[in-house]
Amino acid sequence: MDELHDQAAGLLRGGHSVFVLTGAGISAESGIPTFRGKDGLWKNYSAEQLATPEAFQRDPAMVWEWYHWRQSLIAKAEPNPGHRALVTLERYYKRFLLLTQNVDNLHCRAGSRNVLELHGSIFRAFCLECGQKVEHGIDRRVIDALPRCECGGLLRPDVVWFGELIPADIWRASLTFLADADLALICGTSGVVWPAAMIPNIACERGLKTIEINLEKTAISGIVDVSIAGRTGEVLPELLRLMGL
Ligand code: BV8
Ligand code: ZN
Repeated sequence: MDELHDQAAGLLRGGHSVFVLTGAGISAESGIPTFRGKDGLWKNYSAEQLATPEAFQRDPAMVWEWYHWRQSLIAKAEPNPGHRALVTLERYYKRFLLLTQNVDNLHCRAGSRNVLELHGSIFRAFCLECGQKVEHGIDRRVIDALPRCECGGLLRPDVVWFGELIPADIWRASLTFLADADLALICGTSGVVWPAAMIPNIACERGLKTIEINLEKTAISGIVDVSIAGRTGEVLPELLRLMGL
């Protein structure tokens, strides 16, 4: 394992323009359950069943109950050493972009600056009537179990559900950054969800140096330059130590 750490630290030291992609795994050590890991899921539903416009149409109260439950978990959580290591890493490079699939805002709370939230934020909502976007914390206004907009319209979480398009501007900015990057660091993602799952393949095709840190092997473990099996909260700080940061 040390040899892989040394290799990864060597690649990171040599990087100038670094693209980081994170998934639910980087928040696991903050106590936030992942979607597909063995520490399992959200009660007995699967994200693919709940995080869809159809589920919300069918039973908005159940979907809100799930999001409010997740919000309460996240509100009690703190960024972990993995999040904080990425803050240090961001300050080390001239060009750095952190694209996260997570909706928990933990990267921003840790102090990361150049963060793009590909799947939105659980702490924002928007109105189905007037389209207004609102901050939607756990101190939310809830009438008959459903959060309502000033206009009376029903609010929905401002996240990208399965079957919904991801924000075109964020996707475009990510690909533009990737085109000039020289290293991609993939942390805590099973690489199942598209189009985020395309990022590592694009990076490899473009000849970027690529590093994966994940608890389990994934579909990209065989194509990246260095694949480290481990917890991001432990491996990332170790890599910083080897980099002398
Ligand atoms: C779209 C927001 C165009 C909501 C989320 C068939 C094939 C390919 C694609 C599709 C297909 N059928 C449908 C699709 C498209 C679909 C998709 O990808 N489906 C998957 C399930 C096959 N994608 C979409 O619909 C996307 N839109 O494609 O638009 C379109 C339009 C119409 C019709 C078709 C296409 C929109 C996807 C966005 C969905 N929204 N979240 C919310 O959060 O409530 S996705 C959800 O999954 C989260 O954002 C999460 O982050 C994300 C990805 O999962 P991961 O982050 O990777 O998390 P996971 O639990 O899977 O893995 C965690 C990993 O960490 C594990 O490997 C574990 O081992 C590791 N780990 C655990 N602990 C640690 C650790 N690693 C390190 N350290 C640790 N401590
Ligand atoms: Zn409204």
